[in-house]
Amino acid sequence: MSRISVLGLGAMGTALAATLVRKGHSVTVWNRTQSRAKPLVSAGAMIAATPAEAVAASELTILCVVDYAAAGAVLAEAQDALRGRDLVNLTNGTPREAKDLADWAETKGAAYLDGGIMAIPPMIGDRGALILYSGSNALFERHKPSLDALAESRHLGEDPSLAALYDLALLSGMYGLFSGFLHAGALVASSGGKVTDFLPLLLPWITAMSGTLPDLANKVDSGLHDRSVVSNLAMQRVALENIARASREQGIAPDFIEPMLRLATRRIAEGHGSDDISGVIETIRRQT
Ligand code: FVH
Repeated sequence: MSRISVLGLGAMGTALAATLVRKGHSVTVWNRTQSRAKPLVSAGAMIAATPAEAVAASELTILCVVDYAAAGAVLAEAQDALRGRDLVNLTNGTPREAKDLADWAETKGAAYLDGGIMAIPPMIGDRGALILYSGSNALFERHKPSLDALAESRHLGEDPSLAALYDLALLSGMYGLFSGFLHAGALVASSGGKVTDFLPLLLPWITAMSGTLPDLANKVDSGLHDRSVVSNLAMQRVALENIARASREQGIAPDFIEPMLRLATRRIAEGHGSDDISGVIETIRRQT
């Protein structure tokens, strides 16, 4: 069993620390608002007075705060204790933020691993939770048994920015799903329908449409958006336009669907109306 420090005891940091305590590790915790540590101390964790004290207490420190500004503030207080230590940062941020923090940690003599948590707090320590890592593979291998106590652990490579990139890509998929669900629900509710009654229609539909993703992924990777097209983009643009118009008619905001409508319109204007919808990625990739 290892000595592990956890900095940041919000909903996620608390779940991480509680799981490590439950699985028999020797855990030291620190949080800006100290009172949040009380339940963990009752469960067997030790409390540190400062971030530096917490880092000094363990070979491995796990940091999980709200954002990189907070992460930077916490680590600035611990910088003198970092030399020779292993730092795992599970704070959500951008690939660039992860790379910058990895560079900073190196200047302080710490090994650095970045991570993206693909789970909500109650899932930590249970099957179904996944944490993506990137950065020092040596650190990852040293602490894999401890990291595996939190979730399935997957190391994506030595580039510290990869975990943040893949984390945000997976979240993009999730927010697309949630946005679609909320817009569909608003349409149904606009005529008095209940979203709970609508779910038995929506769930199989989404499942069926998910089945088209391998074909679309092949088209994206090959760049061949005009092969074996079943539902061409020009036809799909009409449906998108209809959703936007119907939303206005029903008195609900078209804000979810309009960005996709704009992208499809631009792609068609560039001469790709007979391609598959996968081709819209070429417009997204160009940013403007
Ligand atoms: N909760 C979730 O569902 C998601 C699941 C996927 C991963 N995320 C990421 O995990 C990070 C932490 O999220 P969280 O859920 O623990 O967030 P909160 O409960 O809001 O706790 C925030 C902690 O951050 C501390 N903090 C904020 N600002 C500062 C600061 N300037 N200096 C030091 N610490 C700071 C805060 O401390 P306090 O307010 O209690 O004093 C909490 O410990 C996050 O990146 C998610 O995206 C969670």
